[in-house]
Amino acid sequence: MNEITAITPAPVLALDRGDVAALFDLPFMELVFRAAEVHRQHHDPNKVERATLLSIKTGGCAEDCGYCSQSVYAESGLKASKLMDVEAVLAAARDAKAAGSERFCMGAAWREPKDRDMDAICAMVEGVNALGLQSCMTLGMLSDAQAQRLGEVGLDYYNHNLDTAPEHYDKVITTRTWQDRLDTLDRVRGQGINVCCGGIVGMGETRDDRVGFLHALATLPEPPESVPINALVPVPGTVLGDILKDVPSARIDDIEFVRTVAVARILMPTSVVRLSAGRESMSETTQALCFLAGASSIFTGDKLLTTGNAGSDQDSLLFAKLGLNQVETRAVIA
Ligand code: SAM
Ligand code: DTB
Ligand code: SF4
Repeated sequence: MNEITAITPAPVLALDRGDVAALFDLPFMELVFRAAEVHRQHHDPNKVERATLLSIKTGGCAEDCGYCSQSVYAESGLKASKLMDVEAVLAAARDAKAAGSERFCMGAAWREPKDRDMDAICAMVEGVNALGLQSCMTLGMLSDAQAQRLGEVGLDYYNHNLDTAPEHYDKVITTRTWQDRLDTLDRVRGQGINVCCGGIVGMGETRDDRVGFLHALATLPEPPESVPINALVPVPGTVLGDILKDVPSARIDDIEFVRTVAVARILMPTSVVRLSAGRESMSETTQALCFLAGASSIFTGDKLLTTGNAGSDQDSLLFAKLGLNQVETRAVIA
């Protein structure tokens, strides 16, 4: 061995889709065990973060996302509303904080914000931060200047999902491209804002699409700090809600959903993995398996943006049954 070979570090092998597929293919017990091991190395396994969502501007969105009740192309009967007042948003944030939430996520049904809305948006971010909550915004595509303003006012997280595999993207959304999504993610990163980026399963995608989706997230220039995994909520009047409502088998199988969470946990060990939409129709047992497999956050409250959510009472009961968030358990298990 010459000197150069001796000091050259072993090459870091790039993660490829085959590696991700191999994780999905593991026997379920093995996969969940490995995910739980990774989870314990980086997180308190008995702590689940609670986040609260608020729709600050509902409906009338120009995009044609096939899953979304808020698209102008959907016949969901949703009435479009204007951007909420800053004070009303902060009142909801105070309620969320009082109910035990740690993060406050504000969502707007926009293709992109208008510059004239940015003063109000920035005041919301500053007000939420001042309450001692982590702030998160999801407003659609951002220009450089808009991302810069959000960075300057101290936005903690920007949520912008890749949603599915690159090759499945245009089957779900045609009014923007995968590259548009990557461009906004780059702008957010460039301002030092934490990235919240995940997607939806149960949209009729194949296992290979789920592999491509998680591979895309894990191989971003930096992995997202926060990864929401949504199970499709089939809303009547949306393209996907209508296609899938008569096909019960199209609903994502619970075991496959837990596999998706487990693979996300293994691929992105330090990220928050959020069990997001779809929890209302999930059994307690499935949710418990998701926590075991590495889910470390949920949305609490009766409502997500426009659809229902497992309410706080139900969640408190589940947390009590599972002994979640009772004490600082790192010390207990050490
Ligand atoms: N307009 C912004 C955007 O698309 O980035 C922000 C709001 S949008 C509602 C945020 C995310 O919610 C979507 O990317 C999608 O992952 C999720 N979502 C929307 N409708 C859903 C549904 N019916 N079921 C599950 N997840 C959904
Ligand atoms: C995300 O990935 N899930 C949240 C949050 N980001 C903004 C939104 C879920 C929306 C579910 C459908 C609805 O309530 O309209
Ligand atoms: Fe608009 Fe976001 Fe809904 Fe797509 S997911 S229609 S961009 S609100």
